[in-house]
Amino acid sequence: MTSTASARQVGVIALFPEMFTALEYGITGRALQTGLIELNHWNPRDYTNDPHRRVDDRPYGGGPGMVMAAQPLDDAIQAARQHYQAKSKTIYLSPQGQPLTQQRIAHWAQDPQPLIFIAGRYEGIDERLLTLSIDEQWSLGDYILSGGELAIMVVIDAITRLLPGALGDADSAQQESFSRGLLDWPHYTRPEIYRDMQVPKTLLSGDHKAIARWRLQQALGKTWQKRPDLLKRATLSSTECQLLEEYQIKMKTGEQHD
Ligand code: 9WO
Repeated sequence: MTSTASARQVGVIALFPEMFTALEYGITGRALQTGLIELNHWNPRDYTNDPHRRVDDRPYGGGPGMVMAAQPLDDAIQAARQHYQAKSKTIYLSPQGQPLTQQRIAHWAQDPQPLIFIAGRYEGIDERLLTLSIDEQWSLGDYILSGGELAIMVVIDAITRLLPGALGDADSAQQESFSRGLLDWPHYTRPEIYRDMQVPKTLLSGDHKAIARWRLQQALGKTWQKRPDLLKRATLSSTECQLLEEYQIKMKTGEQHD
């Protein structure tokens, strides 16, 4: 890859940067190696002013747990911002953030500005740091993790695979379905019969138009069955409405496949 000049710059501020080796595999691993993305780390532990290198402290008001102190985190953020010079976005991953969607991931995959992600630990970060130094809060969903690192890796993974050149061409086309707000269609590979179960005969027909139609119909049908909320937000063409109706009729009459 010759695109080192346009590498997507990602900064990470985390107490456990070693966790990010998980990105060194598969698609993200290749993107790192070819310079499609460039990861840089800043550890708040390296920015503490006290001799014990403490990054946490007891919560005002009492109660269990510790809070990430503002100063080491703030200094790490400022160091990252200075490194990128160009305007960057500083993002905190937390359940209090705006829910992430494929659409928003696609938006950030297209925006070239460096992203700086903050990983919280303990009970969270000092609220004043949120006000002063965080541009956005993003959430993966309504559940609590033990730290923000895994959430950041999820976001980096989702963005990276949308960068031009991250995937083979075959994979790229597949992405369309989900960004449209539909679930994936079912996949099959050899053998043709596995434990008495047949591969849908359309997929064996060699008729590419019929196959594309079957896949779209399955994507519509599965979305209708499993995630009707997604379908409500999608805009369907009249052909797609027809395909879905056909699927619904087939379901009623008990025909499972094709
Ligand atoms: C703990 C908690 C306990 C009771 C009620 C609400 C609560 N929220 C939290 C909490 O947010 N803890 C965080 C743990 C502190 C900072 C890092 N942690 C984190 C990030 N957990 N989960 C995320 C996360 C990030 C993005 N998307 C989903 C979850």
